[in-house]
Amino acid sequence: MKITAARVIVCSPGRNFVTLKIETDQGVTGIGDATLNGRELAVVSYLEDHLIPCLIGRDPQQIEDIWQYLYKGAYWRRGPVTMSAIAAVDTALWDIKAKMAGMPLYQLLGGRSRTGVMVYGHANGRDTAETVDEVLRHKEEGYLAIRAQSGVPGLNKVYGVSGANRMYEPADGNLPSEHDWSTEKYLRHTPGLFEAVREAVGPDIHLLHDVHHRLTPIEAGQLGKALEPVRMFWMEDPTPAENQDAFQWIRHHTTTPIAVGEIFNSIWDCKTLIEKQLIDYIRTTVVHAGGITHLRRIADLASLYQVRTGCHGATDLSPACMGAALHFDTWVPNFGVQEYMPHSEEMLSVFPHDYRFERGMMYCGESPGHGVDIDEKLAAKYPYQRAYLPVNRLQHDGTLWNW
Ligand code: GCO
Ligand code: MG
Repeated sequence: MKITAARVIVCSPGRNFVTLKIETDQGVTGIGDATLNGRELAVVSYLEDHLIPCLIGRDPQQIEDIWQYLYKGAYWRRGPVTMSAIAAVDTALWDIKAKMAGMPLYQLLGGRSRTGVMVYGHANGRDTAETVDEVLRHKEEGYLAIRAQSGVPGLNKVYGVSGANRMYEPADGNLPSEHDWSTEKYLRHTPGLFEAVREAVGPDIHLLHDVHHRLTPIEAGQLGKALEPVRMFWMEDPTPAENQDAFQWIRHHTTTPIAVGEIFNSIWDCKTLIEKQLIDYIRTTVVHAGGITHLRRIADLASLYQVRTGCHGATDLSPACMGAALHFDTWVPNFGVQEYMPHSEEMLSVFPHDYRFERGMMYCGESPGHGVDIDEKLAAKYPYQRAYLPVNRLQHDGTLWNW
């Protein structure tokens, strides 16, 4: 069996998505997501100029060898661009292998470990009252786990708070838009927000919150401690994770569980946090961490330390990533939760798929492969539009902060 062609499809049905499609001499094709929000075209070039020429003529069944060839063969290892491009190849190859076997992808991985995949939804409000309403609306819709983000009094634009149409889309500018930040104001507001949310929603719903890399370790320790009475499912990205030993300071001060890893791209990024048990959930997902082949390795390492998975699932990952992630989640023994922000109807129309949401759970389909395709004709109607993620500056003096 041979790979005969591979094509990168860039489209923007409301936001940019990069998709790799691999074709074979047996007529079977597969797709993989390669979207890296705000830096999409770097991955397109990596695929078109560097990876695709190496794929033509290769046996698509040799997924592991191709992964090693692309990873070790580059000499320059790791990084989000490299690993997203490898992920797209890997996902498309697993899609092809599963289609050849006539099986849904989760069967190839080792079969079903659970009836469905618990997902967390996003409740965002401009203030506490609106956030509480949104949390309750999600509860009505059947969500078992809900992430709450709120505007902070005195700050203009804060991560995670959506615009009027409730669609959350951080890549909102032809150039980076600017948010403002005050740790003091945020820390004053957030414990009270969660007290109100817990009071309204009752004891059974899992509550999550994304700090989005903005605190120092000791400030994160303070927040985690203040949130303990609320019994959070997790506090995400409390501090930037480049200096991983810093997480010890958070652990010394709080038992609030911690989730990290959506911006990681290899097992090496995860190693210290997992081995030292400095986190409880690992957030790497298919597209940014080298595909199914590499994500599986990360999950296996995590399982040795009772760290569970909590795959990133923002709308800037395409439905092709979601489809593959749901198969992974259906299999992976140390599953924790899956993030879910629904794509718009327009986005979904470009990616025919067989996964579904029902009462707080998601279910991958039973069709062979990962169950997601791309409608290339429709995709062609939505050309690429440059879009950047925002930057964040300290309110009092404009110092550039972590967004
Ligand atoms: C999350 C993430 C996202 C990122 C986004 C950046 O927890 O879902 O933090 O919202 O900000 O994926 O492109
Ligand atoms: Mg996050």
